[in-house]
Amino acid sequence: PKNIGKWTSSNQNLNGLSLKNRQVITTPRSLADPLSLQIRDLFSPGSSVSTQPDCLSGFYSPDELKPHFMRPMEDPDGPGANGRAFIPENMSPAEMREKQEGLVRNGFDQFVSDRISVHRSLGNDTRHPECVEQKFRHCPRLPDTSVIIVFHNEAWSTLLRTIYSILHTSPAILLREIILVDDASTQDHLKAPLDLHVQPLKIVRVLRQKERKGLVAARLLGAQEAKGNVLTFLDSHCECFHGWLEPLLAQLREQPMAVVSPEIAVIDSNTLKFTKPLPSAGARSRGNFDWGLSFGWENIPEPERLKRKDETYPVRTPAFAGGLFSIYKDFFNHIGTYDGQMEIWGGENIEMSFRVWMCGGQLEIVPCSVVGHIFRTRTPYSFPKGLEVIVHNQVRAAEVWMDDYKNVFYRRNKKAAFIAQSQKSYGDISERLELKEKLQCKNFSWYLENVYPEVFVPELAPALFGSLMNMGSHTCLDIGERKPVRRAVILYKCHYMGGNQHFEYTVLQELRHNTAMQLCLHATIEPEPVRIELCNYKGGSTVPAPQQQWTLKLVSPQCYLLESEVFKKCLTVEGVKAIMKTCNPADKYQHWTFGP
Ligand code: LR7
Ligand code: MN
Repeated sequence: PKNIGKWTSSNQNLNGLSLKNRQVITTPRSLADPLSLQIRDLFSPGSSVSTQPDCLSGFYSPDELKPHFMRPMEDPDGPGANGRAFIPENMSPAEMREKQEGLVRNGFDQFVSDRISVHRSLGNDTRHPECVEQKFRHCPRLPDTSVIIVFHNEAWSTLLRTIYSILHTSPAILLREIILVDDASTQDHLKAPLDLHVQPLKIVRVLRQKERKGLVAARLLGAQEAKGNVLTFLDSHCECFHGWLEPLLAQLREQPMAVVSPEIAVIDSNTLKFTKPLPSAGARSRGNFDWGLSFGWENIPEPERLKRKDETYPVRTPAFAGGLFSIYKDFFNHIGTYDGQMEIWGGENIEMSFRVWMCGGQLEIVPCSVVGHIFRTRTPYSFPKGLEVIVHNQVRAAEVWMDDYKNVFYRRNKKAAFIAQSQKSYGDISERLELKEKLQCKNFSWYLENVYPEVFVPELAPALFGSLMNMGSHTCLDIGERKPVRRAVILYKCHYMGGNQHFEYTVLQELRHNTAMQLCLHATIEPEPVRIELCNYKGGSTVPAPQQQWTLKLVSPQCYLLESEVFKKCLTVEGVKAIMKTCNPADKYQHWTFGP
């Protein structure tokens, strides 16, 4: 109990008193707040005791923050040294084959990775000067952390480079242990050779999941075994930049109910070039979700930017990528860990984003903390029960957290709608609903209004929606793949699954495809093909472009002419194109119906 008191009083007193008069930019939670009292009770007395000596006034000295394991001397001209790209030359046919196989096996170039030192340095500290100069108060001590890395069939060199980069950059006093969780890999190098290799590293251990269950179950296993105050999750192909850990832990000390992510740097999947932070660059982007429940990035909106006094301040983010983050172990348990019934991959990051915000926590990106991640070009591993598990996971997230807004998602993903209809297929969610009740979580419209006010919310119940099928050609309007802005709309075999063929007729008379981007069917002058453009109406005081307004004229039951408001012409299929032509109610190629 003593320690508990210490915790809260120090969190209180130090708000606003730390370096540069830093104020907590997020809503401070008063002690009378029932949730914060509840959390405080969860902080068991033992949990704030770490291996560090008593705290003093002043700041941690560089000596105290020495890494666990000094980086060995490195050939500055070696492949990939200093985070540079490595591009192999004069390859033999056998090497080319190896390279190709590595790419297929991993979705990144293992051949290149295998030739780069697992101890490679990333060069000098190029972060924003305010990050480089940042000091960390000594009192109360920074919490220590267990780093948890789950993997399924990770390449040896990328996994080992992840481990060593942590050991070379994390202050020994803050790094309690590294826990590797093998999600039933089938590759031999991840069995005995891995055990043998990490044994002498002392603070690294391997746990194994007998059956392939996916990253959620693996992380839960790691979390259960973790001894640190804080859990830090990383993917198995990361590299940590200088000083990545201290800012994450310092922000958690400030806000124990935060979930903090580093700024994610790109490690190129072909050359392993590490995109180093630019001293001039501040926080770049934040995370969001779209109405197909995919994670994405967006620019930080002005109001959020203005809240930051300097570059060391965190950025509040509506959603997080989900792979790289730190959280107090006790808060992780309090807030409902993960939905343990989510399998293999996908959906858990959006679920956790909603849950953390709606149940009293906050999600932040700490820009002074930089961690690189290899973004794969393809998913190399198997999905034992098929790719449908991703949709199962998403449906679980939608059913628990999205209230009526879940239908916005279901309209765009017919498979999800189908799964949602048969309750058994996505499993039991009663425990998650109980958790929501127990934590007295806010509802989804609170989340949209308070956490993501910039989001475009599609109509909850549009009058007409679905695939737009042409009665002459029996094909459907489709936005096509890849950057569809300002491109001709295409006509494609109808699949009635939503996705790229989802259109809604809005009260403002737009034919709107609004899953990730806000796209509208945009009329043109004959013979130019009709296009897909960004919608002019973006909410607020904006208005639709006249070319984006359509009148639907019923010609037979559920069958319409789509007439442009400005051109007074009708959308017509001619060959493989959609163009505007003089309206002719007898022309089947002008008849459109909203599919199921
Ligand atoms: O069955 C599996 N078992 C596993 O242990 C499948 C995967 N995994 C491991 C895998 O080895 C890796 O370490 O889980 C981790 C994530 O899988 P990746 O690297 O194949 O996929 P990803 O990088 O696209 O994963 C992102 O999305 C996932 C959705 O479920 C998770 O939230 C990942 O944590 C997330 N990764 C990041 O956020 C890193 C930053 C990238 C971005 C954006
Ligand atoms: Mn990854």
